[in-house]
Amino acid sequence: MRKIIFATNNAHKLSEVQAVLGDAFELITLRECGITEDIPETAPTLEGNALQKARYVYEKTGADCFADDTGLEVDALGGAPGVHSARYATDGHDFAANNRLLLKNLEGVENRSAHFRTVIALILDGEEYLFEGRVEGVIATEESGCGGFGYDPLFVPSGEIITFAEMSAEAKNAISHRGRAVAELVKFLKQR
Ligand code: ITT
Repeated sequence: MRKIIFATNNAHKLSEVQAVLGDAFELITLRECGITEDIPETAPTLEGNALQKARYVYEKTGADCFADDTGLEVDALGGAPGVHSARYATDGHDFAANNRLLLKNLEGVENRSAHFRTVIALILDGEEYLFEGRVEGVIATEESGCGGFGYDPLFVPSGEIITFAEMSAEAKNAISHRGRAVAELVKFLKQR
């Protein structure tokens, strides 16, 4: 089984991606390769951050690796929180505070359309590749569900009447931004 490092500290993401990858690839975690520090994410775009994380791991390990960066882009907020999705309300990854702030900023707003966008940067045999996945939807007026993470309790994907947090992991992965980006990654890896 081919090994590949997934540069994330987010356990939810790790299990989502492993489910989509199946058993064709073994995901190695940052902890398993001795990287315990926070990897800088200081670029102004999702593409830049994904590349920054992947390059950091490649420089430390010389091994095949990939990283993703995801943003929730809300039309009525000019694409915010976007690249700042993790630190929208506070300096940390406070999902509850982020959701509260999003609801506050959309109070009384009729156009609640939004999308999640994921960019994956892969470094394979020293070459860099980018993959993207996105899912359209709307921001609900209150939180529902306790699955998933982040903005999932507020995001209702197009064609559905429930939030990502109310879906099973399989149902979310089948249509999600990350699921789609990982599917592109897997298609590419399987061709190699
Ligand atoms: P790593 O950088 O360690 O991979 P992270 O939690 O910072 O993990 P991202 O930068 O990719 O993850 O995502 C930024 C934020 O966007 C994340 O903290 C969540 O608030 C939100 N987010 C990402 N993917 C999501 C998803 O599938 N569902 C809901 N919210 C998500």
